[in-house]
Parts: sequence; C-alpha cells; structure tokens
Amino acid sequence: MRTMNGFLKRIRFSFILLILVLAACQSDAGSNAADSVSLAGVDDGTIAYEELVVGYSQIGAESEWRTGNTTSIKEAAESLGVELIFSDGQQKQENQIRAIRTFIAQQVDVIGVSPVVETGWDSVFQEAKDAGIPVILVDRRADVAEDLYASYLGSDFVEEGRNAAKVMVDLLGGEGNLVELVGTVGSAPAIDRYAGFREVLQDYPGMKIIASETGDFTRAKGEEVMGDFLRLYGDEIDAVYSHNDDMAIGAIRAIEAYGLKPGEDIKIVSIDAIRDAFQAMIDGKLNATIECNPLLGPQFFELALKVVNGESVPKWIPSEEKIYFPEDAAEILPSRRY
Ligand code: GZL
Repeated sequence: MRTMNGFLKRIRFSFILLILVLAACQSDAGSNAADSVSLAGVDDGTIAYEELVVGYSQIGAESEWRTGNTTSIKEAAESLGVELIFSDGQQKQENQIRAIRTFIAQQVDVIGVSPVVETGWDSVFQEAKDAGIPVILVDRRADVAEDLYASYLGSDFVEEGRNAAKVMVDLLGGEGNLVELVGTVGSAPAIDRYAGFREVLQDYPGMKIIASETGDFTRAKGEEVMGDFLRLYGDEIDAVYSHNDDMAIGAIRAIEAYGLKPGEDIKIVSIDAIRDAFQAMIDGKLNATIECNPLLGPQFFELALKVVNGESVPKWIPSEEKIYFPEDAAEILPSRRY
C-alpha cells in the first residue's frame, strides 16, 4: 500500500530506473556485469527502501531513552530514503490509536508502534490487518494475538529485572530494605522488570521491598516518589531499584535534598544505560545501570522492508544488552550515543 507520495515516489523510481537501464544497454557489449543496473525490486514485485512508506506511532518523549530511540528511527529513515510518517503519542494510548487509524487511511506500507501499555490494541490492530497493513511492535510488546502483528523488536525486560536484582544482591550482601520506582503502569517494561526482579529476590528473604510506586519513567515523578519514600522510611532505606535511569536521577536529587549520599548511604541500581547514568556513576551517585538499547532504527527498517516484501521474519528479535558499573563509566561515556 502506498500514499500518494509513495505512489509518486514509485513512478519516479521506475522512470529513473528505465533511464539507467537504457543507458546501460547503450554501453559497449564488454561492459562489466557490475556496471549493469540492479533491477532488484522491479521484476519480482519486491520494493526497495526508497519506495517504502512507514507510519510510526511513538509513545512520547518521557525519557532520554525515548528521545534516543526517536532519533535512531528518524536518522535511519533519512539515511535509507524511507518515507516516514512519525507521530508522537504524548504518552497517551488514545493518541497512538488515532495515529494508527490515520496511517491506515493513508494506506502506508507498514506500521511501527511502541505501545505505551500492553492492553487495548486488539481492535485497531485488527483494522490494520483488515486493511492489509502489517504491524511491527518496536521496543514494547502488546498483549494481542500473534496474528495481529508481524514481529516484535525489543528487549527482554524480565531478564533486565533479573540482572538488576543480581547486582542488588551483590551490592547489599543479600540483606537490606529496598524501595522500587516502577515504570509506566501497565507497560511491558514495568510489568516485566517488576517480575524479573522478584524472581531473583525470592531466593533472598533478607532482601525486603518495603515500598513500590510508579514514577512513570520520568525524572520529575521519580524525584517526587523518592521524596515520599524518604519521608516515610528515611534512613531505613538501604537501596533503590529504579525501572529506568531517568527516575533514578530524580531519586538522586531527592536523596541529596534529604541530606543522604546517593550511591553510598542509599545504593541505586537502574535500567537503560543513558549518558546521564554514566555521569552519575562517575560522580559516585549510581551503582549500576542495566543496558536497554533504544538504537533500534536500522533494525526496524530492515525488518519492515522484509515484512512488506513478504519475507518470513522471527516473531521476536531480542536486543543485545550489557550491564555497566562505575569503574568503567569514564572510559565508556564518550562512546555512548543516547
Ligand atoms: C524500554 C522503554 C522504556 C525505557 C524508559 O524499552 O520502553 O521506556 O526503559 C522509556 O526510559 O521511557
């Protein structure tokens, strides 16, 4: 399916190709096969990146991770020559659903979406399916039947939660009172990071989660909730488990305002591995960050082209991720891209 722009792009692409083919045919008989024009996508019905029209429904701009993710998607579209119709959902599901319906009306070739929460997508994904437009889940999963999406490109959030717990157990020696800053309620990363952390902690009865509250993945809310925790539990708190670095940075501010030393009096483990987390580790205020890779743009468009061209793709393509600690932070920070 193509929008009018996409249709005109296809016409222009074919015209240019025709000129090139005619030029190639006029070259001498001895011309090297490598000089001949590639006809990929013309004779077998497949399309190239330059003809691809993608509708992308992004969650919002709630965190540094998200802005890094958006930059990766837009830069990849630019460099590949893909027509990208991008919508910022302002962290509201109704905005994302409205954007997807617009993409369907525009007859894009494929829809990419990072679902703000796991549920409530069945009918709009069914509308896309009925319109013959494949849906690719990026970053976050949706709780829908597998026939309603082509593939999921994103992290294993449960494993991220497990890794955070293992680091926390080492930091506290298996004993301590923890508070938890949870991500957006109902989102796949919040649900899974919550579960993965507890899966490991069940083997350590001395590790107690004395409070758990959502900070909605933002710095401001993370600072507010951590301030509440400190007013309630004060120096009973040994450590913070934060579902993302932005809330952890908010917690650092609250701990300092309370008069305690983050990273020392209260240990902090978080997830994402954004640049500011590396700086906080250099400053001795954060004890570890678990990587969650937002640089999914190139992989997403490669997947989108395969899906549109009818190639079979895995139902889940997990991201590769590491764990980072303060001792390596200064060396690594210059190379971090988000
Ligand atoms: C995880 C992503 C989460 C990040 C947060 O893949 O969905 O959303 O961990 C972001 O920083 O807001």
